Amino acid sequence: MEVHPKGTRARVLLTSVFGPYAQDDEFGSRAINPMELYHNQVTRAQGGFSLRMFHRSWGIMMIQQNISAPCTVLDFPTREDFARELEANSYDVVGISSIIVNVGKVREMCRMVRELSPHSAIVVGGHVAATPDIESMIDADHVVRGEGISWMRRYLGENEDLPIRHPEIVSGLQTRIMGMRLPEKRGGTAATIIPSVGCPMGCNFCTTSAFFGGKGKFINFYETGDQLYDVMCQMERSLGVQTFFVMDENFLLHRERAMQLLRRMKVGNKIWGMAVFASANAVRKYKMEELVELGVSWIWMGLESPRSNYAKLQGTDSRQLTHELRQHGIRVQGSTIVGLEHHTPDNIREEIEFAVGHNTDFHQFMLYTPVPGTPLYKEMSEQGRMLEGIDLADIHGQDKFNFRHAAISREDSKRFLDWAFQRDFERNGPSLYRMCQTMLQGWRRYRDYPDPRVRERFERENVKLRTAYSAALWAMEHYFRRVNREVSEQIRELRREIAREFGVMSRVVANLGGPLLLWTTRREEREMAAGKTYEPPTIVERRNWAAPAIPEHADGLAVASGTPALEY
Ligand code: B12
Ligand code: SF4
Repeated sequence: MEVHPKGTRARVLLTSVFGPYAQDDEFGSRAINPMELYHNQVTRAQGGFSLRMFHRSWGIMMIQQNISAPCTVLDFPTREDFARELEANSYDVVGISSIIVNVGKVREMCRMVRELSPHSAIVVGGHVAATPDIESMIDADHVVRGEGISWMRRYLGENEDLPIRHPEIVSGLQTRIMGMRLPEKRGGTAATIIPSVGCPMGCNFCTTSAFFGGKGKFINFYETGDQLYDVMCQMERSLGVQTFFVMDENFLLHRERAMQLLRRMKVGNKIWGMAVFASANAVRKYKMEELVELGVSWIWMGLESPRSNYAKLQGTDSRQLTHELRQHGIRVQGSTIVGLEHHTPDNIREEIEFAVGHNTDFHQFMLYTPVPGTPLYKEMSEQGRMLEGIDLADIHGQDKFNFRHAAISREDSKRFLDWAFQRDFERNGPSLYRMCQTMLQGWRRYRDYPDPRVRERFERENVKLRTAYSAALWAMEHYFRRVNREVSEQIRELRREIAREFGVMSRVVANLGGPLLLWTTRREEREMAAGKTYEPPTIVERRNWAAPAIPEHADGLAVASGTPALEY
């Protein structure tokens, strides 16, 4: 493979694609596809109760941390920020990270690099690399498929087998709910840990699995529980966190690693909480108490229809499993595909009702979408069922089908998808309320548990239940009185239970804070109806950066060397 002539002396810029994102434009931004996880794909029908937050571009943060060349990460730039960065520093390599929907932005960014920094080599990586014939769509020197750390190390002439250093990642930024921005204090937000990429289950539609090798394959950054434990201790020290968002497509599948981690946590008396992704068959490998002792407080789990035959669900009653997890204080985020092969206009409502009937804390719905690189895409292409002329910017699972479904039209696919979100909200209420239910159940079950680590974790979580969440429940109860009496009464009942458990404090906070939250929620809804959207901040991080090269930007913000993140 070609090695850059300057090796580790090459100056490297790693950037995500430019915003703004939550608007329709000619580069492929779509109002329906904001740079937000929850509001885009999970709580988007929940109005002012929708959870709003941003997540950094972890792939380029991982690469930056693992090369010794001077390197800048530019996250969520505008086109102007990107141009300014190119002009202010003489980059030898410009790496652009993207997914397929944003290919139009990659094309524009390559054009800008050629114009503003013609000597730079352009490297494009991330899932966009799976786009068919991408080399003819963008003007890049290298398109990198799959894992990027080892590629970049090879390209810069470094040893690709060195251990992986984990960057310090605060999992979410600028979190908002009910019209209030949550305070961002040190240690208050979970740290993201990325133990691996890919997933060996190889579901036919899954792009993450396909991109890192497909069925039976994945790439581990940290093989053992001991290694993970060390990384988590490091993040605990540097970020002051007690909770972790574990970004591994199927964390619980690797039982040996998880159990080794648990052993170390017990010895080290770690009272950590963990949000994980796991398939139902993997969850089933554990006793509930094992999950709780491991600190698992949130699981993202695929809940496809029982008629879909995915191996991950075989032998599992997913409704029973969800119910059980919630009873043990583990919040469940379900993920359901709408428009599977066997869905028809006659059975799809019943299938959505089944999914909604899981009564998860959060529920993501996505259209069955053949995405380039996946087995499903290959199959549909071979059958001549891919629709022609659909802009890649519209293939993201939240709009309309991009293939010819046997029974459901493209227009109806959107209607059914939207209905799924609405139905979940209508039947189960706001996710924040459901989370409170789960937390209360967990606390009741584990408040006298023999392991003090577990007792303390539930106690820690419950501070919110008897303060801010009590006020939020008051506001939700009053909000729903007018629009959904049944949900309002359920919320009232929960609020009363919490008041019975926690006494005067929760009542006082609810009565004082509740009306304020009701007002901020309604204000948020008015602003959303008037077209207000949220965009992530532009962030610059430099590493191995020579001091004289620190630029002063036009808006007067100096950018420091080292690792701290700064907003433009
Ligand atoms: C966090 C995340 C987000 C964040 C975005 C964060 C951001 N700053 O961009 C949020 C929640 C906002 C988001 C939104 C969406 N996402 Co998203 N997201 C993820 C998720 C869960 C984690 C990504 C991650 O950090 N992984 C860990 C890192 C280490 O892996 P990585 O990013 O792949 O990076 C590695 C390589 O790809 C490569 N690499 C990456 N960049 C570069 C750059 C260079 C130069 C090189 C050499 C290599 C390289 O090296 C890295 C290390 O090996 C993935 C699923 C997953 N498990 O990966 C989906 C995923 C990336 N998202 C996806 C999709 C479809 C979307 C949405 C369209 C979904 C939707 N309809 O709502 C929106 C798009 C929003 C938008 N306007 O762009 C798909 C992409 C599919 C595809 N083929 O393009 C994925 C794979 C999920 C899936 N299975 O469908 N997402
Ligand atoms: S279990 Fe989940 S992450 Fe793994 S292949 Fe299937 S859909 Fe993808």
